[in-house]
This record gives sequence, C-alpha cells and structure tokens, in this order.
Amino acid sequence: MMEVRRHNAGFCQPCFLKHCRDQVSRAIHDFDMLGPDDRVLVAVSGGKDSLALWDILLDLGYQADGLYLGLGIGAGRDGYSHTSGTFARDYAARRGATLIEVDIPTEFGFDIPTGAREAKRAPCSACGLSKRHLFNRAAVDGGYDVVATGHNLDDEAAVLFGNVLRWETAYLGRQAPVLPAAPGFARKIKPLVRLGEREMAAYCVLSGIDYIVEECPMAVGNKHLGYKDALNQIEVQSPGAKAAFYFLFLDRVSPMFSGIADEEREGLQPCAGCGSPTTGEWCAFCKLVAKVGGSGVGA
Ligand code: Q46
Ligand code: ZN
Repeated sequence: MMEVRRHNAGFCQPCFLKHCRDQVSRAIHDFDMLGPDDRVLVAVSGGKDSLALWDILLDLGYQADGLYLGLGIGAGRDGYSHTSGTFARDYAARRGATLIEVDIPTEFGFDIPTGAREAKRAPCSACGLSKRHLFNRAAVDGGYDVVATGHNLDDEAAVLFGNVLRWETAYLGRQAPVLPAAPGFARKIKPLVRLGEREMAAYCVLSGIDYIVEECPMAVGNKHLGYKDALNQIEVQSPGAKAAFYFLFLDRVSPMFSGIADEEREGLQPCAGCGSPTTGEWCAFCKLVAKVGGSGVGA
C-alpha cells in the first residue's frame, strides 16, 4: 500500500500507477501542454523523475523520444555521468524507445566541472545553461514540438520558495509548467508538477524501472536542497501545504509577473556563434564554450 498524505489516500500497486498517469494527464490537460500529434523530446538524466516521465508519456500514447546529455561529471566508469547514461540507455533498450545522445566533452571539448571552474561559475549554473541550450537546440534541429522535463512538485515548490525569498520577479514570471514556443524555441513543459518526489521513486520501484539513486555530486550544499528540506518540514505539519503554495501561486500570483517574461523574449537576435536566439551578440552557452577554450562554437 502506497500512502499519499497530500491526497489523504492509500493505493495498491495498479491503482498507484494509474494515479500517477492520471496526475500527468490532468497536468497536460489543465495547462494545455500537449496535443495528440506533438513530437516530444524528453530530457532524460537516468534519474527517477525523467525515466518515470518518459514511461508515463509512452504509456499515455505520446510520441516521446529521449535525449541524454553527457555532462562529464565524475571520473571513470563508476562516475556519475557514466552510470546515469547507462540507466538511460538500458531503459530505452528495454522499452524499445529512441534515445538521442549529446556528449558535451566529446562535442564541445570540456566537462561541466572544468567548464564551471574556468568560466568562474557555480557548477549548477554552467550545467543549467548548457542543458537549457542543448535541449532546446536538439528539439529545434530534430523537428520536435516540445521539450518535456522531469521537474516534480517538490522541485517546483523549492524553486518558487527560493525565488520568493529574494522576490526574483523575472524568474517568478517565467516559473510556469508551460513556456510557449517562440521563434527558435521549442515549447517547454513540466508534466510531473502534480506529483511529488516520493511518488516518482515509488512509481519507478513499482513499475520495475532501474534508475540512478545517487545524487549528482555537484548538488552538495546546493541552496535548492535546503529549500526542499524546509518545505518538507512544513509539509509534515500540514500535508498539502507544498501543493497549495505552488498551485495557488500559479493561479493567483504568476499572472502578475507574466508580462516580465514576455518582455524578455522580445528583441532577441541570432547568436553569432550558433544562431540560437539571444539578447547579446553571443548566447550564454557559446560564451561558456569560448571561456573554456572548448570546441564546437557555431557547429
Ligand atoms: S546535474 Fe547539473 Fe544538476 Fe549536477 S551539476 Fe547541478 S544542475 S546538480 S539537476
Ligand atoms: Zn550560441
């Protein structure tokens, strides 16, 4: 029996898997994320969230391919990136699904820890901008309509908490489960926003999906993890608080900031290196590649 306190409900195995699929269907419907003919590119890390998302989208009948990005984190065959790639490949092979791979060290000549150090950025900042850029580029180049990521309710509530603490209005304007397509940008969707971290781990265990349990070593000391802990403590006292915090924000507060996000997408021009839309002459990813002295700018 799997208990979900937020819903004050307990589920047997088949009902729990159905509950997860239903929550994803509801998110897709409520936020108008996907049409039946959309081609979806799922950002797959080898972790529980992205593999569960890919599984559920396939079960729901969507045309969903995976994209695995090699970040070069951790040395050797036991390193984080090597291991996470193995889980992504194994899942794709077992399910007969298509997995596209982009390996940053091979294609651009640097790994994320080195890139971050040489560009004097926090590792997660260098990693995040690389992921956003390369997922979008793969989607646009591959003719996909949508990039789907495995951000769950815990992730989104923690990001919201951090943005509210510092009243980051531009980020608040952008924090939606759907970012519409624009010239040079595929639509971005987060179909797991109605499901928590614990539910995603249970989904994988109950449906026999093997995933990398180890956290990325670069996440240690990350502020985001502290926000998750704080919200978990609140959730213990008041089940449902996390979902209320996030969904009432979307309903009542985020419309006030959406104009800021729209303004940010206006006045973009093609990056001199890769052609992706950007505010300056070079996009953040090409600047990172240039600082690290890597290869592939303009490729
Ligand atoms: S993979 Fe990349 Fe995460 Fe690792 S370096 Fe940070 S952002 S923690 S989701
Ligand atoms: Zn560029």
